[in-house]
Amino acid sequence: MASIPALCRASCYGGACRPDRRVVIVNVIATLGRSRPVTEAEVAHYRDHGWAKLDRFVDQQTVASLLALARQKMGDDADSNPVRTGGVDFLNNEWVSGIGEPAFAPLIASIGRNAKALMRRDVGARYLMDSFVAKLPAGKAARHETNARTDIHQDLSTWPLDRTGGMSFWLALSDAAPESGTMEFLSGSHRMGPLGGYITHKGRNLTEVYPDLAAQCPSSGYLSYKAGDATVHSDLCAHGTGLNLSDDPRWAYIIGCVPADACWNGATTSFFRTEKLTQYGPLDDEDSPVISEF
Ligand SMILES: O=C(O)CCC(=O)C(=O)O
Repeated sequence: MASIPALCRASCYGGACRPDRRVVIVNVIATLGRSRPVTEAEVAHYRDHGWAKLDRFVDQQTVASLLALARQKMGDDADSNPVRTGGVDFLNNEWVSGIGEPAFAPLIASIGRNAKALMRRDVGARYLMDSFVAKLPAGKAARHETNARTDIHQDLSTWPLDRTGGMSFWLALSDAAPESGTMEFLSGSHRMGPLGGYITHKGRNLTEVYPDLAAQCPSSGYLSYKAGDATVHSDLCAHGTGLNLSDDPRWAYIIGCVPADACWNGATTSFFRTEKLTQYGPLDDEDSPVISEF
């Protein structure tokens, strides 16, 4: 058992605000294990479709510890953390910054190795961010106005990078059925190039902005997850969710990885500090380390 001093950062998800790097120590006793290695079949599915389902990706003790940490930050109702400006209307988000926590090292390193296997390039995988996210029930009043559907979007347009190749692991911290607002993916959309991000399509799904997209890239449908199951999607794979029509928050832990040779494109970002960076230069090895070699 390890004691995890959890970090609190400003709440926003890919928006324009920078992380507050002041550390708030929260004593949580937790045991975090590794994710299992991705299989050849999962790698092949990811390459063909732009996403893959990773059943039983982490063990039950790890998922229970992560959920306990998330509840400590956000409350059992996922609505008790401070309400901040600058977030999105579809997720209550708390940055985790597990990269600074020894107890997270085995988990993050194992995810880094999986990211490298999925990238299939001769470069490592770098940590971008990790976050607890909750989609609140659509039918209940809440302090956080974060119960909207997640419009179908690609991630890359909100990532301040010069190249694709990155991915997000989305780990279910509780069982989640389609009616609780789970993820859907447009298979093959990772081959369509950058189509725009959720900020620029202003409340519309990418399928409304590109009417042919749904026919070209069939939907996976809203997936079902058991706690500990994950999906991984490419930074160009279009994805979204429906509303959470259940009575409970839909909890997840998200960790983003990018190719080690990705460079900062100069955009304002909440994902890392930019003071030490040069536009079109590499990311910082301390803030955004190469985790496939951890
Ligand atoms: O959890 C959600 O509703 C959306 C997550 C998402 O868009 C992502 O992981 O890229």
